[in-house]
Amino acid sequence: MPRRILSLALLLCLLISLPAWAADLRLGVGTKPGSSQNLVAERFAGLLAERSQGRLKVEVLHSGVAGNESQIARHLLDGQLNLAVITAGVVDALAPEVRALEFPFLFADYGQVDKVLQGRAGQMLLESLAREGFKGLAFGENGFRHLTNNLRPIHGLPDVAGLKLRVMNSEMSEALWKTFGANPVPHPFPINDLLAKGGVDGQENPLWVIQVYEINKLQKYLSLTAHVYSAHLCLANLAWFEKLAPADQALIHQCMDQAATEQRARNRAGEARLLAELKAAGMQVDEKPDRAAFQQKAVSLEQSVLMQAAPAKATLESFRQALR
Ligand code: EAX
Repeated sequence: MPRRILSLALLLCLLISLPAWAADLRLGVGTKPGSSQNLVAERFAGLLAERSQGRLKVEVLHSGVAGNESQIARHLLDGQLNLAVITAGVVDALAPEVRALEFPFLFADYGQVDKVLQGRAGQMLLESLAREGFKGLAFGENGFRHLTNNLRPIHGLPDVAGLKLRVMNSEMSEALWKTFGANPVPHPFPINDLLAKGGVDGQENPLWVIQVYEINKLQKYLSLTAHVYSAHLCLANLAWFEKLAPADQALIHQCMDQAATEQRARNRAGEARLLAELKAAGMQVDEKPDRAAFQQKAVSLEQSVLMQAAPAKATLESFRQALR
């Protein structure tokens, strides 16, 4: 009898503790395998499993399984997801400080990006996301965004007038393209159907997106506007993260940091090849559009309502200081 009670007690213990060790951590990305977000997520999952000796397992929910990137941000806040790697832009309505990160023509090159985001100012932005319930872990990289369309080659600002352009569900992105005189249409990613049906004339994204999603088959003209640096936010649900043992918190941080650092390097190393491939595949490219005109026009955005929000203003100022 005592032995039966003992084994029953043991079984009970096992059942109670089961969810704690059997449940995988849920990480959401909106994009499909081969995408920058997925590279970070998969590498992170691999590193974490390895360094925790299989104790911390991550299930990567991708390709829309956890929703689009805006929905993923919300699922992270409501606790359905533990972790996420998503494009910063879609978070700007929830976290106004992210608008500074997306400010047009803020970074001239990747050197400047790293100087700010890998330094104190970037760290401060990640920490500030706690206000909204996010634990900011690291910056992955979408890259500099460029313009594609089907109507005409875009050499300068006048060519953009009236262009029906798909933009992210990002307040800054919508405001920017309005400022440029285009007709922005916010739409979640992926956008292949929208483009194929002719719902818009164009879209804007980094080169890897154009290639991985074969947007070059749907769009004829590419203009290297590099109008904005697009970061990926590697995030956790703050309440969940704070309940973890400090050693596990550090491990998660370290693995995400490494995964994001490797991905950023890979993105940069691949861009010249990507451009050559897109050209070879038939895209008509303007490598030197009149960026100065776009940049000048974008200056007025700093006075916009979006940038007047105190967190956005303060973050932009801290970025500018880091660049000085
Ligand atoms: O990262 O929605 C977008 O245009 C994003 O850049 C896309 O998720 C790829």
